[in-house]
Parts: sequence; C-alpha cells; structure tokens
Amino acid sequence: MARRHRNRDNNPDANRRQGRAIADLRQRLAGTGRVVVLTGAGVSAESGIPTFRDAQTGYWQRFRPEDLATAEAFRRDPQTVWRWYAQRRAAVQGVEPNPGHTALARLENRLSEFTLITQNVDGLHARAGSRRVLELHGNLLRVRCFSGCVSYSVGDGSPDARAAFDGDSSAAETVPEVPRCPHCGDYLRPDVVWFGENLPEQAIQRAFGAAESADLFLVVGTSAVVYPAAMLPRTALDCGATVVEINPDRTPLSTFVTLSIRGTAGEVLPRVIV
Ligand code: BV8
Ligand code: ZN
Repeated sequence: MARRHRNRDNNPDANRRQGRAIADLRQRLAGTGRVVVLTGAGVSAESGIPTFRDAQTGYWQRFRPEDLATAEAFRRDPQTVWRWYAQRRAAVQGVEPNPGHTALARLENRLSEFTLITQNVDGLHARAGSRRVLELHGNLLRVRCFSGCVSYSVGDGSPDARAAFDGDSSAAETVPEVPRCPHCGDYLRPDVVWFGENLPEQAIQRAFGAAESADLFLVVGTSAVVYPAAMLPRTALDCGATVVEINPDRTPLSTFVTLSIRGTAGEVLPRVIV
C-alpha cells in the first residue's frame, strides 16, 4: 500500500504554515489566466495505487520498476513484464479516483485556459472527469502491437481486444501467455512509454508549449526525477510562471519553486479548489 504520510494533526505550526500556503494558492488561482498542472504518481496514492518509487510488494519486491519498465526487459522476459502490467491494470480498475483527481476536474471546468499534464498511466484523471489530459507516458489500459500494427483498449468489444486482456484477471496467480498481434505475430505490449523510449511527440510538444506560456504552474505528487517531464516545471519558472508544488515530501524542485505546500493531493487540492 502507498506509504502513509506522517499525520500533520500533531504539529500545529505545520498546520498553520500549510493553511497559509493553501490560502495563498487559492488567491493566486482566483486571479490567474493560464493554469497548467503536472501530476505524478503521488496524485493516485490516495486511491490506493502505490507510487512509482514506493517499495514494491509481494512477488514484485525483487524487481525495481525501472528494471521492468523497459523494452529490453520485455524482450528478455515478456511474460514477467506482461504479468506486472496485467496486475497493475487489474489494480487500477479496482480503485476509484480520489478527491485530488476530482478537484482537478472541477478546476478544468472553471477555467478557459487550463492544461492538465500527467506522467501517470492509470487513467484516473479521465475517470474523475478531466477531459483534456496530456498523457506523457501512455496508458496502462491500452496495449499495442510492438511493431505498431494495432492497439486495443480495455473495454473494446472486438474478439481480438478481449483476447488481449483475457489473462488479466488471473495474472496474480498464473503466468499468462503474452498475446500476439493478429496481423504480424509480434508480441502485444503495454501502450506506455518505457525508459529509453521517446515520449509521444504531440503530447510532449503541447506540454512544453503550455509550460512556456503558463501564468501559474502547479506540480502535484511527483518526485521530479524522470525526464523530460521533470523539465516542465523548470521551463515554466524560466518563462516567468509562478510555480507551486504540492507534495508531502521535499523534492529536487522544492528549493526552486515559488511556493511548496507540504501536504497530500487528496487533502490539499480540495481545499484549494473549493
Ligand atoms: C526519454 C511508464 C529520450 C511506464 C514511466 C539513460 C538512458 C536512457 C534514458 C535516460 C538515461 N538517463 C536518464 C534518462 C532519461 C530517462 C529518465 O528520466 N530516467 C530517470 C530514472 C533518471 N527518461 C526516459 O527514458 C524517458 N524517455 O528520455 O527518451 C531518450 C531516448 C533514448 C535514449 C535516451 C533518451 C521516458 C521516461 C518515461 C518512463 N515511463 N512510466 C510505467 O509506468 O510502467 S515513468 C514513471 O515514473 C511513471 O510514469 C511515474 O509517473 C514517473 C515519474 O515518477 P513520479 O510520478 O514522480 O512518481 P514517484 O513514485 O517517483 O514519486 C511520487 C511522488 O509523490 C513523491 O515525491 C512522493 O513524495 C509524492 N507523494 C506520495 N504520496 C502523495 C504524494 N504527493 C501527493 N499526494 C500524495 N498522497
Ligand atoms: Zn503487429
């Protein structure tokens, strides 16, 4: 389960600081034109999805995510990598968006110039009602032919699509056969961006365009160590935006940003976006 962050109730000073910072951000939001939000795995933690750097549990303890999330790992051992993603797909479909996700969907409905950029692959922003989401790292709920012939989303009704996800529900117990492309016979693979792979051109270009023209750039729930996504807040800062971080922990961004709010997405965002 995602790490529980230290309870702030027993620290009145921290609470006062957090309260002031939240009021400050609420005020900045009220008078702002172009708002851009970048989210990371921390936004989904309160939905019960472990963050990318949370310790892996059970069978997956022996692997580091970075070692599984590569094309080389898949080519070397497709069944193990496919199974890891099948379990994550099943886990994501078994949880709900949290108040942090729904607050961001509310914000999108209020603002005429709003961009939501996510590193997350869990599809929870869309399920919370966010309509325009730039998914920099793809989406767990889609698979595609490794050679690019075809792609299927969970819920697609075609027999080929259903066959692609057949093994998901039992992925925890059995090692499913990795499904193959019905056109070329290559393996199907998760439609996510692995380490060492380029990000979707249009998504990353639009993300940098938004960062360069942002008035207010909000960074929520990311350790800011994965590139090029981690460049976005710095780009926004360099281009004159106000950059605000929401994270229970410090990150490499914390010293650079205009305001750093120590708190969780599910707790802070609904108090900022009321
Ligand atoms: C690229 C999909 C060009 C898969 C992901 C050497 C060789 C090759 C590349 C590199 C290299 N050195 C560096 C690179 C670049 C590399 C990179 O950045 N590596 C890092 C590890 C140094 N990047 C790439 O490879 C990218 N591609 O550069 O292409 C290229 C091409 C060829 C050769 C060279 C370059 C591709 C990166 C995309 C990787 N795919 N996901 C999958 O999910 O399985 S990234 C993965 O990490 C997830 O998407 C995740 O979102 C992302 C970032 O992590 P975070 O979201 O920040 O999550 P994390 O767990 O780290 O942190 C959570 C945070 O939340 C914490 O701060 C925590 O305090 C906070 N938190 C916890 N609870 C809460 C909370 N916050 C709020 N509320 C809470 N309740
Ligand atoms: Zn194919």
